[in-house]
Amino acid sequence: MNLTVKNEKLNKWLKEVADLCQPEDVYLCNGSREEYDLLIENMLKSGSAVPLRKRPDSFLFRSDPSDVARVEDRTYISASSKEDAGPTNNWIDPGELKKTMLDFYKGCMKGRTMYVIPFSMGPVGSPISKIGIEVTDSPNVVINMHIMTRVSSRVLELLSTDGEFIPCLHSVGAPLSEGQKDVPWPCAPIENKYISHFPEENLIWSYGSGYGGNALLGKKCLALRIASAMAKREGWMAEHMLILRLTNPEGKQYHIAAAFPSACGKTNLAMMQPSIPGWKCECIGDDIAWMKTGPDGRLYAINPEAGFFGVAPGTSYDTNPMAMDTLKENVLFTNCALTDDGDVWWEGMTDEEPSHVIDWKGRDWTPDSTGDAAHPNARFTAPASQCPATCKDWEKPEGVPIDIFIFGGRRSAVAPLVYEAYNRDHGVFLGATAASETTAANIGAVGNLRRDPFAMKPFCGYNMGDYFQHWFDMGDRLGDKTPRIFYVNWFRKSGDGKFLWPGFSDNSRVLKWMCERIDGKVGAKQTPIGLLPNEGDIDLSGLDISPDDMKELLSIDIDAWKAEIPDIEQHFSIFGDRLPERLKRQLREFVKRLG
Ligand code: O2Y
Ligand code: MN
Repeated sequence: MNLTVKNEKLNKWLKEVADLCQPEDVYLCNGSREEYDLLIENMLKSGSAVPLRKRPDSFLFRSDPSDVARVEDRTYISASSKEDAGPTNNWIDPGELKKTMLDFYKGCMKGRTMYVIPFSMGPVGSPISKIGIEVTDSPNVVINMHIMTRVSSRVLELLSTDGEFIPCLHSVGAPLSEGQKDVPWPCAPIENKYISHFPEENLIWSYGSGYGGNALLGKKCLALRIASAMAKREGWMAEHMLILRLTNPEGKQYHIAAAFPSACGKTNLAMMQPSIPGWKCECIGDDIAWMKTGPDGRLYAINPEAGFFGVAPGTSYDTNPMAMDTLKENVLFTNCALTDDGDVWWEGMTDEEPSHVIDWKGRDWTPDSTGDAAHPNARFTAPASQCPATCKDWEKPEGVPIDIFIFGGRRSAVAPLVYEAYNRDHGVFLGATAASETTAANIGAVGNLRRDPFAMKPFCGYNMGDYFQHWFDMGDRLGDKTPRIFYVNWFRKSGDGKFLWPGFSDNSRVLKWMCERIDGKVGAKQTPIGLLPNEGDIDLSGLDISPDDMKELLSIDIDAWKAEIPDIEQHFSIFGDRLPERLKRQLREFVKRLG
């Protein structure tokens, strides 16, 4: 390998990886536009990128039909003891896993270029940011990382000779033999895919998939799984949360961090434009928040990412106009349909379906075809800087002070539109018991209730019982500066199956109530589940909603809540002696309040 960098540990690691994977070439990325354009040009030549006539500098990619989403079954937290990975993670002993994966990595980059990507999660040089180096044999991963992270030579300068970085090794697992023609989306069969995390070494090894969270290792692997383990050790928080700034008509700012499971509308809320006059909402991040205590004792959050890797189906000018405006140029689309005039299309984008498109598998599709034109997990990768809702302060190195945490999920019944936790410990209980009904975007049956504590179940890099304790510890440290904690459910339905709440921009009405709670402008009703809005306290001006629907949205069915208790007990029981005593007490108190 003829590549030398100043950082000694990095030099050694790159040499080891090149010796192991045996690439044809090694290329050190600098993050420049020229580099991005050149990689795209090569992918256009090879046929793996399709240019879009209707969107400048935008391209469509079609994945292998077997490689379309994050693979939770093949994702491992390889701590030295199974107990430290905890009951919600797949575990293999690190020695055994490394042995298996080393066999796969041997010669896996033959005939390919090994790209070395120096990237920063968070603004380069921010005290909250972390540096990663991803080594990959996928040019598609490089261009996506260009958008989703800060790829730059400055990162190497910051690393200097002895700086710390998180090594992220990735291969699509499809070596090319002499003269073998490549395919548009190389990958390995499912049983050979491994998305592995070694939290005690801050190390990521991914093999066999080129898709999204499996391959763009800065995102779920580094910014959530490895970062959550680092955060526990170092006393900060890495959360699956959007970050937004809400400004009231008087100009007062409130910063909100909200955790919802995948497919519950995080990107839509992050880019929401309020329907209530005078209120303004700006996006700081749509998926991940890193939070540290600032000099004033408050909790400050940054978005460690630089782009959006959003799910395309369902995104439209009705549901998320800001996202649609973000997608006008400089966008990478994956597994969307291609229209006859050279644009992308997906289910839910327009009221009327196009009469003909090429579907995500490259086949002719008409409205009479069976199956979707775009894959349900089709994605757009777009720079956050080109979103009209992006806040001017989104890259502030010190972050923004968080006032409010929101947890939530998709529940057609039981959970009301909004309620507030009684106190910090109760807030942790609300996060730890958060549940959501599964949708077509999840694997398995639709409509099942799934506990997804803090929306972190797939992303916590250590024992989730210890993670719950970390929330208590952070709360103890923050004391009265802990953000106020709320729970929301935008998805409650009436008996005849219709959504009771309009959602989207009208969610601003619920956020307004939260801000007024903080300012002591409105009271709340004590109920067994928490503090609920008093009648008339949620601003419904200009909204066509019946008093009966509003009553139902805020109603509490005590028997239905009592019926949840065995499920919560079962959910807690899997953590054994790692379940914090304070959560057990919260459950006892909840049961008592229900009577
Ligand atoms: O399937 C994938 O690889 C993407 S999953 C994803 C992407 C962006 C934001 N969040 C998620 C998620 O699953 O939470
Ligand atoms: Mn997510």
